Amino acid sequence: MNHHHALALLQGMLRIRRFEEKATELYTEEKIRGFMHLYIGEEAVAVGAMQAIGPDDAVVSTYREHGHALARGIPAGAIMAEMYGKQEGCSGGRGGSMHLFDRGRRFYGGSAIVSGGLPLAVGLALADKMQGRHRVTACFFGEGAVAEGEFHESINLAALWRLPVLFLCENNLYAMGTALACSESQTDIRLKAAAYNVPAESVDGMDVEAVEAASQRAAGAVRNGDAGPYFLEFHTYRFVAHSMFDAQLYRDKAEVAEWKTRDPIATYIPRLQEEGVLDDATLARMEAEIAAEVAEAVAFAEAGSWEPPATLTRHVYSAEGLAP
Ligand SMILES: Cc1ncc(C[n+]2csc(CCOP(=O)(O)OP(=O)(O)O)c2C)c(N)n1
Repeated sequence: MNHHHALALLQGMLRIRRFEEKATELYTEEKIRGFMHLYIGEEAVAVGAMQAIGPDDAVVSTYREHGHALARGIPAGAIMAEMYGKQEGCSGGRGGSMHLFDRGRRFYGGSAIVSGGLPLAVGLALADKMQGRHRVTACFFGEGAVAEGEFHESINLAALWRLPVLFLCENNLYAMGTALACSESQTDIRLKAAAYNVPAESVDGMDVEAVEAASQRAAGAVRNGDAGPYFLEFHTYRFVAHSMFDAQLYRDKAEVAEWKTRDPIATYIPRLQEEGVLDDATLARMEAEIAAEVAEAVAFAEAGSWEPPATLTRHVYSAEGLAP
């Protein structure tokens, strides 16, 4: 692993962590309203996987997408402004935390519907295939999504038509308050993909380098012509509640503490220090840069404007809206 690249991976994860820690404060202050789902604990997946995704590729995400959006390169200010509901947000302030969108960066949401992004990803990949473009569509989803019909229909079609979809399952063990073993008779999720003849691997989702290596391999296979989709299951864990409204009565504090010993950031820092890649001054500089970026994002959101009522029907019923 090249030193410069290893530091970039750490920086990518720290950005997501610090951004969301700030978002938590802002939510408590009611600057951010509505639903908000944090990614804290899962940062290695977004950062590692995104290394394999180029600017022409597409990304489809879920409502837990701040990390994917940041790793994809959507400016932190545009994300924060969206979470505030301001017009300067990446979805014009209409979407909020759960519906980040950026057509230019081929980031197709941010979707509230569990498994709702999978058919979309298959459609994007079908368009690429029909137009002869060697692109990958990376589709992130939780393990809860594999219980949905949409998962089965999507992966079946992608396999049957050999479409370039990279299915990226973030298995954090819980779908809201439901543990995987309480809802699935088969808890080895890889086997569900394998049942559709899709190559499938399980990966340590707390190790950013392992995530990147598997993603590069899988994306390479998908991108190469007619190979069809690939499925990666990342074993990961969210350290925080499902959303801002969750007393977390369904899991033991000891289990959370145990997973925290595998924190993708807290374990990567000493690893890089031992390898001589990271010193205290570099880490301090990195933290300062990120703090400045987050502060700037908040200032951008604060200075943003509310959409005027006159344009509220725009994009709802017609391009012009219903106003005369
Ligand atoms: C079709 C549908 N059913 C139910 C819900 C309610 N719901 C919201 S999040 C969630 C759990 C999803 O868990 P998972 O896919 O594992 O993702 P995670 O939240 O763990 O990232 C459920 C059931 C929904 N949004 N959409």
